[in-house]
Amino acid sequence: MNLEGFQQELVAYASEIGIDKIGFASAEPFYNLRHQLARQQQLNYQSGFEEPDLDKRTRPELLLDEAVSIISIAIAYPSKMEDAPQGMRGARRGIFSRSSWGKDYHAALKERLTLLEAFIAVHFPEARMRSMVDTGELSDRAVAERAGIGWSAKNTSIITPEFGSYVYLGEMITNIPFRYSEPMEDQCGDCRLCIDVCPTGAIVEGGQLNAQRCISFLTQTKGFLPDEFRGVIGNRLYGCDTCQTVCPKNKRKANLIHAEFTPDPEIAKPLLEPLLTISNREFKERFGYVSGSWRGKKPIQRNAILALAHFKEKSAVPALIKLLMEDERPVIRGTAAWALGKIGMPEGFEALQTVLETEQDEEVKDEIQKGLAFFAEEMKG
Ligand code: B12
Ligand code: SF4
Ligand code: SF4
Repeated sequence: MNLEGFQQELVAYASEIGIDKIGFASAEPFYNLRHQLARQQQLNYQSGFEEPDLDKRTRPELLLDEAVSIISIAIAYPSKMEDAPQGMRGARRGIFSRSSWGKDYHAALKERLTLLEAFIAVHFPEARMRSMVDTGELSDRAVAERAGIGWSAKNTSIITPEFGSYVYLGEMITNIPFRYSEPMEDQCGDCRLCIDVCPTGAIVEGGQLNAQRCISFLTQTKGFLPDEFRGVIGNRLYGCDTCQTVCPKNKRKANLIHAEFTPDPEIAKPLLEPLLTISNREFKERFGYVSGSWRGKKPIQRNAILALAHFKEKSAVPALIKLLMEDERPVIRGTAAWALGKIGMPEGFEALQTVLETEQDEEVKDEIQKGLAFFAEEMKG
């Protein structure tokens, strides 16, 4: 069979195995991206989760000898949760971003790429292939953009006309000279909704992100959350969807396509208070299969404490006092101290005064002072 015919078969097979969109790009260096990445580094706009070596990021031939083309794949994930439980006073809930509903997408996409590799190998025993999803060196978005999967939008996401921006991306570098797909025209036009609604002003100009200010990044850090952002994270436990939920291109894109990404509402929107005392084992058992657990339980617990402070949830005060007094981790004790101040109950005030005498960690002491300062302000007001 000629290559043209095989490429058509490959596209049909991809659809059979649950790949929602596939495109083909050249493996030429990504010169524009290199420039953009260097600029991001200079400005300190990167998250630190990216591959630091810009050559590896932008020159596919360094990742696979004889690289000629890159196959880009996209799999849609749901934006609607059926029977979503509502949080209420005494039983507040946090939320994971849509990209972390259901099965971890790394595994789901890798499984599909492995099947594609096997399919290609049958027809081209001499084929060379290297697949990656998220944690690889390449920019999954730059590849998808070049392969015509969607356009690179002002919120920095790749938006597809069919599924909006709610798609996971992955790719395979190959030495096969596939026919390249046409890149897609930008369809953001004059719209700038995402820039205007971003709670932290993280989208600096259309298409460029200051990741250090992005809530998605901030929810994934392990230290104290800088004060400036504590009021804006709301009840987000992992990730942020605001610049996608406001996007007109995501209207009516429920994407209820793959059962594996259907969220368990008790995991995607869990009760906050039980998270404060969850054991490592239980955390792994309950949350281990979602991508949002990759940084372990500490950031999620820190965010749960901030979410309880956001709701000024009085019933959480005893649990927060216990953390303040007994937790081994300074970030958790300190964040609990801040939250107790924010919630403002007399028991919280007493606890803060008590631990101030004994706390040894300087950062936690600062947080206790911040907590006490909320009470002082209250009394003045
Ligand atoms: C680091 C990282 C993050 C960081 C930084 C994100 C960022 N925008 O740079 C943080 C933790 C903040 C993050 C958050 C999210 N991420 Co993320 N992340 C990555 C990762 C690992 C690398 C991204 C990267 O290199 N960023 C550096 C920038 C410069 O590169 P880039 O975004 O790839 O570049 C494109 C655009 O930004 C644009 N661009 C870059 N600079 C400039 C400058 C100008 C002037 C212009 C016009 C354009 C432009 O052009 C590039 C090509 O499209 C990729 C996986 C991967 N290996 O690529 C996933 C990835 C980008 N993330 C993804 C997702 C789903 C998310 C979240 C939606 C998760 C969530 N709900 O919280 C948010 C979205 C936040 C946002 N507005 O981007 C998906 C995106 C899918 C899609 N449809 O686009 C990816 C591809 C993972 C995957 N394999 O599916 N992420
Ligand atoms: S993910 Fe949230 S914080 Fe980050 S750019 Fe989008 S709206 Fe802003
Ligand atoms: S909200 Fe508007 S500007 Fe932002 S990504 Fe969507 S269409 Fe583009």
